[in-house]
Amino acid sequence: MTILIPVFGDQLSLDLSSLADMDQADSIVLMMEVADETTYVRHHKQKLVYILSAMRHHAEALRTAGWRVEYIHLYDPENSGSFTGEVARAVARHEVSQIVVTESGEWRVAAMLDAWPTIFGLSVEIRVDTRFLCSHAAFAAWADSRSELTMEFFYREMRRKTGLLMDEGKPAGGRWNFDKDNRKRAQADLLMPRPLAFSPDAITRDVIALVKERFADNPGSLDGFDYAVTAQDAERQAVSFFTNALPQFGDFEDAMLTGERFLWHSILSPYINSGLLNPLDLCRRAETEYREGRAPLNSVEGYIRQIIGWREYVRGIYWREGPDYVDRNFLGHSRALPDWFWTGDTDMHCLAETIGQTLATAHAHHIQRLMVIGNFALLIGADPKQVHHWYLEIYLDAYEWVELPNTLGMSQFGDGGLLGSKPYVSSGAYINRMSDYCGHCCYDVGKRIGEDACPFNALYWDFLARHREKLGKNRRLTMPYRTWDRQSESDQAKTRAQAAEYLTSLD
Ligand code: FAD
Ligand code: DLZ
Ligand code: SF4
Repeated sequence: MTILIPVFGDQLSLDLSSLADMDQADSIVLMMEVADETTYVRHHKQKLVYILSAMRHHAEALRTAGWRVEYIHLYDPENSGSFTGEVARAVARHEVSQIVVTESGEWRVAAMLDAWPTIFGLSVEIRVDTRFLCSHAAFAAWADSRSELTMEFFYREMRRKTGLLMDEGKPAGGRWNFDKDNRKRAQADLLMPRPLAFSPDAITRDVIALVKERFADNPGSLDGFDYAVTAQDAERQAVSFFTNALPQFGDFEDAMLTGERFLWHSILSPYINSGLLNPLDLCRRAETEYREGRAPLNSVEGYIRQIIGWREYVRGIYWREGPDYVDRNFLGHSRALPDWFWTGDTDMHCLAETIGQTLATAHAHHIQRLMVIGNFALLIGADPKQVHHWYLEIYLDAYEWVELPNTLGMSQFGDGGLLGSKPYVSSGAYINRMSDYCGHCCYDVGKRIGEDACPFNALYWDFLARHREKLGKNRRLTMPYRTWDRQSESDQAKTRAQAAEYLTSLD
């Protein structure tokens, strides 16, 4: 009798909970490339290459570690196209006594796992995913005891739980959060670190050929694919980040520069999310950089907060809010995204730059995603579900549990403020403050009215005016509404007409 252990494409860790304590002689690990997963959104071509190549390399790593692995390729003639279909075929091939699996990363796949005991008439043990610090039960216990789910308080719990940056029960440096120090504008710098580039090996080249043939119409470019696809190379990128970028990560966390795609960011999220790197291990190593005097506290605290704070928190929200979270649309937005979201062909430099780099590399950093692309989508009243699909398909690190709360919740205010106490909207002034984009743009960021006025400006005020009923009482928006009210009726009318003209041009 055999125990079947299905391992999904975001479970590429040798210390996965479903493998722990299992007898290698009695177990078969099943890895499956399936049409359902490759087509549930139109994934960026590089995302497909990354996941399929990382899966193939991981199968080799498992074999080297002594596991018997059955690997189903997308082109296998018998491939049924779904996880359930492939488990069914494996059950028919072997005398399976039990299925052991680590819980899935999203509701869609969780529903499949729940159906397996009935479909297969077998015991299915679904294990907690121990790569996360906070289990669903622990998050529920935290959330049930409070009226507001503020990330900052959750983060403090995670600091206490892990002991990260704690000195005798108190936060290192006397403060929990050093975000105020982390808003510097960056200058072009020839010494700026670059993420390591990894040449595609034979396995990756095979996958590139497959994606070229099967997914030719998917968005994004395949040119220059150079991401890591093994745990060893992901580790090399982690070392490079700690050595070259972490010390300035904090200072320039929110900065944006034309032609600079990565700045001092880690570019590790794809590897963490698919399992090649362990998030807590990275945080402990970041803390060591601080303790040993190689990186300042504002950088290290900022980095650790993103991982044990935001990353764990959005996962908690995703599972707490349930499968219909995706349907929330607090502001009732319904506009389709402009076609140029899939080409980058717009005369707004900030958007051409951020969407252009996204199509070229399947990556953009947080502020580009939030304050340029997401900001624009929110200001034009884009349908939050379509915005969610765009982010899910386009980024290398996108899996629904992490992408949906960030996009629909934080960025599009679709949940009415569960993740952020006010919508993340701004005029062109914020983009101008944090980047050099406006200096390269045909629009004038200082103007609200006129043919060459920055579209963000009129759209920003129009957004506030048209959502007054829902947002007017938000305490964090008191100042902007006051500023709006101080403007003359004729100025207000001109602003709204300018926004209306722009919105019509999108249709
Ligand atoms: P760094 O800037 O180096 O940050 C360090 C690490 O912190 C990241 O590697 C990541 O693991 C974690 N992190 C930082 N911010 C967040 C966050 N808000 N939520 C979760 N983890 C975070 N991140 C994803 O991993 N997948 C997504 O699909 C995703 N979609 C996003 C959509 C929107 C609209 C926004 C605003 C943010 C999204 N993020 C997502 C968060 C963030 O943009 C990326 O984690 C980050 O840009 C990854 O690049 P990095 O590894 O260089 O991150
Ligand atoms: C994203 C993705 C893609 C594109 N393809 C596969 C695949 O063929 N096989 C697989 O096991 N996983 C894939 N993934 C990642 C899964 O969608 C992800 O592991 C599930 O969301 C699990 O919840
Ligand atoms: Fe973007 Fe406006 Fe600046 Fe142009 S002027 S880059 S549209 S913010």
